[in-house]
Amino acid sequence: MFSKQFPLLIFMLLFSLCASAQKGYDLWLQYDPVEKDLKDQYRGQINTVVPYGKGETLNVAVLELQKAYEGFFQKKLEKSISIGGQDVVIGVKNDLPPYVLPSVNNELTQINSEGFVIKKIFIGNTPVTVITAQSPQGVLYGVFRFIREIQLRKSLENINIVDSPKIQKRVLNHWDNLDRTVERGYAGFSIWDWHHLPELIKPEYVDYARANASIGINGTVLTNVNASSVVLTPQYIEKVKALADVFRPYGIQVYLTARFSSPLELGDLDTADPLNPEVRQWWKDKADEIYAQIPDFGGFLVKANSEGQPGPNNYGRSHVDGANMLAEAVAPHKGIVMWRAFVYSEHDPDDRAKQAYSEFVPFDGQFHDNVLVQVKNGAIDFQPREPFHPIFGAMPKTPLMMEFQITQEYLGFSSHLVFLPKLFEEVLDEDTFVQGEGATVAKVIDGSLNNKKLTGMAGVANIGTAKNWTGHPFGQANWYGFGRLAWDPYTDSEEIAKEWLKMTFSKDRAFVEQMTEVLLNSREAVVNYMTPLGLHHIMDTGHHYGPGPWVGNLDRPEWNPVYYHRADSLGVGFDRTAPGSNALSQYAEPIREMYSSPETTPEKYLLWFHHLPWDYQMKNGKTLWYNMAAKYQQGVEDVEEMINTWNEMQGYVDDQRFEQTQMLLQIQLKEAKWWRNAVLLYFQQFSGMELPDFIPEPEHDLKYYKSLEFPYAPGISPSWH
Ligand code: BDP
Repeated sequence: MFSKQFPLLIFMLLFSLCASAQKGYDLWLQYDPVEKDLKDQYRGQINTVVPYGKGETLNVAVLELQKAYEGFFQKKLEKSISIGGQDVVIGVKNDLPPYVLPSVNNELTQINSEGFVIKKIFIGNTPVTVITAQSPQGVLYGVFRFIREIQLRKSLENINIVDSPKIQKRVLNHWDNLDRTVERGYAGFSIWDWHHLPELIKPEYVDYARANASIGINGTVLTNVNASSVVLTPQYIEKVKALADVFRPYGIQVYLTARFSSPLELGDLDTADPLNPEVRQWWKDKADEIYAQIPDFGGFLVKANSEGQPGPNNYGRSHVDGANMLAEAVAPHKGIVMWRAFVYSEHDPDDRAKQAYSEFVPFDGQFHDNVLVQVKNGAIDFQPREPFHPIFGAMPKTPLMMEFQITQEYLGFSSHLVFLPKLFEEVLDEDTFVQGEGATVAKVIDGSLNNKKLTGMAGVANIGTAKNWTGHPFGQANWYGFGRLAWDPYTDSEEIAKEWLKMTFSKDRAFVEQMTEVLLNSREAVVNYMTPLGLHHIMDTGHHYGPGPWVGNLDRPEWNPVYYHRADSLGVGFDRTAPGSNALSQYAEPIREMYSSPETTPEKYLLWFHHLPWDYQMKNGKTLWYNMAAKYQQGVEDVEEMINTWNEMQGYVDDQRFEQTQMLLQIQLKEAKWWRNAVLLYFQQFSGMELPDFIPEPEHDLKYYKSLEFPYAPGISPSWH
């Protein structure tokens, strides 16, 4: 099926070589020439590439190795059909010649179906490097890893790497609409050019697939969770098929969001009731229709009965009824359903932070085997910092998929430098204590805690038509880091930062060391200048740009920032302990016990769980008000420090990205001050206390900050109009 298109793919790959003049387009896949003194050393170990086996994936693996080699050494890497010496032998286990296999057999038993082995072996006296796996996809991952080793200037001499992904479904979620706007997208429009599909296959599609494959991402949900049923029409399925054909050689499966009311909107049915036989048949037929075109279609992602989206509750049915109906439709094709647990209702008077847990936990064990319940990292909504979602650990019989947000909806859009792997790592490392100590969120997600077969991690993409894909040059690090953590949720964020910096900017030690520190501190900086000490959801309405703690007039109470900070003359914060909403009861001991008292609650979560007097004395002996001001000030100073460090980096990076980052950091500083001033002036009305001396005189008064409006702030999609 794909073979007809394959020459086109080769062309696209070559074309993409030329398209990369724009700095940043190549992401972390910059195959720049290796330094002279190392060139011979590396080149001596890569004589030719010897592929064993056939297939599109093996072909792209060879192409990628050749592309990298040519970049590194300005010489063509020849393909050979037999082993000479110092060759790179690539192929799946079953295709390797009998005299190679014994040397890697032991390692092959240690990997899973997507893992790989890279090993220097000797055939007689002849050294060769073998890159092998159980599947072609594994081979491709091995090739990318081999390339990365060179990018990071590691020795190939005795290379012996055995690695497998720890999570199965490593998926980007594009909140892309069919009109090419991107909900919460800050890097331009959608890269899917629906209008010109299926005929026009853009080189970006191939480069997108390459980038994802290089970090192990194996799935992409093409459409917004606030879904349109139009993507399920034959006209669009054909377009989706064209993309799936491009991504397939790179091991990337395509998924779609399924609008629950589609049978009503597209069919002749007058209901979308999941227990109605005609509705069930409609979805089965729809699945068959999609799979006839895209045999490896991944399945559906569903946002149901959430923020106005239709769902099974509209018919008095449950999330289980809805999810299982779709699961049955895709099951014969080995598809899955990712059913989101991001639900809360304006009619439920209970704390929003409790609602998803209350609704989903009773369903534990009732979802079909091919359903993953997709849970955001925290119980509210991708805030700069949230405690881990209490559902993690509380549904031991249900496969739970992590949903992170890579696009920085609440963390400064694409104007702020914020290294998210630090946030992701913090959540993954949290101990849920559900089955005693050490039951981390990572262990829930990778299935090891409860022996789950189906596992997944999703990241809401920050990708758009911006020439560098992500708008902010450092936004790329968050795409990269997401992929690395989806592959292995135990990876150290510092290692990710270093790798990315070296591959993206410079391998110079001074640069890497200083900028690693910047990256690792950047997440705490944004927490400090936006929502320190457990504050949350105090951004402005709709576009979510900038501070809006004063907003209290929205119809839905739980959309108002005042609902979350609850500031009054007595204090500030949301009491989620037993006398309050008791959201704390959804966590296991000893968290419940520890967090029930402000004294033993980590200060980073203080106001998430407690409503405290303004003069509450904190660990450092100072008042809450003083500490809050200090955090906001710290955040601003953190950005100033980032700017100082970046200014010293000029010699290490190209002018284009240096200047762009420099200008963006100025925006970040301006906005950090804006947050500090606006929030402190607002809270001062309640605290009635003086601003500490270290806070500079705010440039404007509160009235001014409240008056600011941004009718054209990016990222709002038509689903919100
Ligand atoms: C919120 C976003 C909204 C999304 C929603 C979701 O503001 O645009 O539709 O999450 O995840 O954070 O469904």
